[in-house]
Amino acid sequence: MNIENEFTYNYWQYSIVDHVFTIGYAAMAAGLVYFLVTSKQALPRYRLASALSAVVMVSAFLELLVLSLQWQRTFVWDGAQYVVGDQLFSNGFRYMNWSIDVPALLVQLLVVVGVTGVAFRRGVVIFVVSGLAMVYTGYVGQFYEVGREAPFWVWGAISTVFFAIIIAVVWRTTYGNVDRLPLEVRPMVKGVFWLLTITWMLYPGAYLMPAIWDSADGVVARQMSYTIADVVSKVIYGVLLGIIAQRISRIEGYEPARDAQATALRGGVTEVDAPGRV
Ligand code: RET
Repeated sequence: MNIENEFTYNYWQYSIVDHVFTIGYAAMAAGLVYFLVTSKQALPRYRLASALSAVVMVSAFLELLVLSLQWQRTFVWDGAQYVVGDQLFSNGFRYMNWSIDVPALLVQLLVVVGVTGVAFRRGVVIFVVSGLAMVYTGYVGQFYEVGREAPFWVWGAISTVFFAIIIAVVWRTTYGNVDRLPLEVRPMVKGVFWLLTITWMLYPGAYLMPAIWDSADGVVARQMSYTIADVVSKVIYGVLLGIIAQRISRIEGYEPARDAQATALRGGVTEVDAPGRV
């Protein structure tokens, strides 16, 4: 049982959550188009990253659409406020979505920073195992969020241990490989570490929300922070990784990457390639 079902919502509270779900799945649909269209602009060795971004977009789109429909079906207007009807709302769908997205997002990072061979396979195993352990222990804990009994805290704490392992490995993957990458992309790779770390911390924050702010406003804040976290950790993160892959591809002389960046580069690639053309 989730705290969403414990409260009644005024028009504002209900509508904000309703709208926030909409921007969530709309952003995933938009991201899907972007990742499919740009996937060929980087060297073939980076295309797994675009494919994984597309996988993340489809699964998150469906999950947020389901949550949105669920929100609309659970709460009914009684003439003065929105109250629970004959169905309950559950955040559990999010955790099911994370079990696809967390491993997919982490493996993308290995691909883009150029981890290969045994190190790649080892990285995949660590990310998949600790990612799933983090998600499923948290999934069990969230069932106890209304009463905040011992399992809420114990499973949450166990999940946090796996989270710490993931962040440590992400640190090693980014900061440990950054010196092998072209100078131009180094600040972005470091930025990806911080973007991931900060936005992923919003999820345990949302888990703890019942203990921090146990009210209808707390629910609104929780669903807003989930959506911000989803858009940044899936869409913006994927776009950044795509740009890094494209820049490395350009630096290595890959034509489609050079053409794709012609508009953004100072002076334009055209000027260099075809002097005299205005
Ligand atoms: C839980 C349980 C409480 C403790 C911790 C958690 C961490 C969750 C995280 C989820 C990340 C999800 C992502 C989804 C994107 O698609 C499970 C809430 C630490 C970090 C990135």
